[in-house]
Amino acid sequence: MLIESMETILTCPGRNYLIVKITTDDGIVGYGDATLNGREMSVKAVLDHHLAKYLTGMDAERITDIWELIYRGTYWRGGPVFMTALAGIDMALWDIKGKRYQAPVYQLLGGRCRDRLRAYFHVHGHTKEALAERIRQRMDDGCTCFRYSFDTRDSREEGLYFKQPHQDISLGKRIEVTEGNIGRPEIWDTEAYCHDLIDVTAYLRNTFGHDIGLIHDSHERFTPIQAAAAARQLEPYGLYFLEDPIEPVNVQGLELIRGHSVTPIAMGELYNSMKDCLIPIEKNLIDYLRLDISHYGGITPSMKTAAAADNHGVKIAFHGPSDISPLAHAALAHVDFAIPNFGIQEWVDHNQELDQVFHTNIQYESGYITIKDRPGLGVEVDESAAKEYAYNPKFLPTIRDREGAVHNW
Ligand code: GCO
Ligand code: MG
Repeated sequence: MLIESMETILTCPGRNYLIVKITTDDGIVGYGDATLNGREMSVKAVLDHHLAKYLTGMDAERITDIWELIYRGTYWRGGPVFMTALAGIDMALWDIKGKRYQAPVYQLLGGRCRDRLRAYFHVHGHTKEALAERIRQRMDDGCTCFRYSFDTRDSREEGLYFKQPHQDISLGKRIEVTEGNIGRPEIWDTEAYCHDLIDVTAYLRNTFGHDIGLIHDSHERFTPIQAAAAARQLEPYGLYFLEDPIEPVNVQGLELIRGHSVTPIAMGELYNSMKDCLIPIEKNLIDYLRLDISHYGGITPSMKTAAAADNHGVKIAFHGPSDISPLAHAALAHVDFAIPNFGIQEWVDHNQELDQVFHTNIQYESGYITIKDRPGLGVEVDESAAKEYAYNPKFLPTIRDREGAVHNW
């Protein structure tokens, strides 16, 4: 079964998604996700101009061999753009294999380890009361774990400090500060944020008791000692995990946090290679590994890394935001079902446009994700619907501190 062609499809049913489509000489078509939020065209260029030629004529059954060839055989390895391109190819090849053998991908990965996956959703509130209300609404549909974020009033100053467009700092002539435009910055104040984080978390725990799991994502905004202090102060409220407290690939920073607190720590959505996460896993510096299957090279390396994590009691909690497509959500769900050390799955609601383009077999119901058996990844792509939604370039936001200096977003 030889690869006849590899194409890319860029579509925007609500958000931008880049799809990899591989066709074999016996007419099997496989799809994969190669979306990198805000960098879609860079990944598309790698796929269209560099990798498509490699793939043509190769045996589509040799997934690991193709993965190795592209990863180490083409010399320039790694990084989010390249690993996202590779992930798209890897997922499409698993999709083809499943269709070839008429089996869902999780069967080819060893079969089910569980019947369903516990899911968590994002909840956001302008105030802690509004946040609690959002949680209550979602609890009504059965959700038991929440990633909470907030805009709260800084008690020491007037006005909202968090996620407020920065208006008082000159940014130079090249950047226009308009909604959705490149570099639109928001004010950031770590001290105020930390103060509110403890306050909001205490409020949520007191309001809901221990009936729900609470997750907070710090988006690498702390220094190690700030993260250690926050993790220690959060201990009484029993977080499910504190996500991305510091920048990735800072082992000493993680050691510092660990030395001061037993709040569970999750990292991983910015990792692109096993080399980024092996030391934190082996030293037990993280409790949950949040790989992004689309930015980590796909199903093949995720399975290997999950096995390494299992060896050290680290659970998998794949990154599952709305900026990766339902193809990626399906791919990570197949892995989640097939590994023994699944932890929890980040999940997002689908809008109607998304459902028109991607007919998925993965459902959310009452706090859990289930999968309907279909060959391959099980997501049908409606290519004519995809064409209806033209690419709409967007940039990620940025943040600056009160003096105007760039801060980790
Ligand atoms: C998460 C992530 C997202 C990222 C986004 C960037 O845990 O879901 O941090 O919210 O910000 O995926 O593109
Ligand atoms: Mg995150």
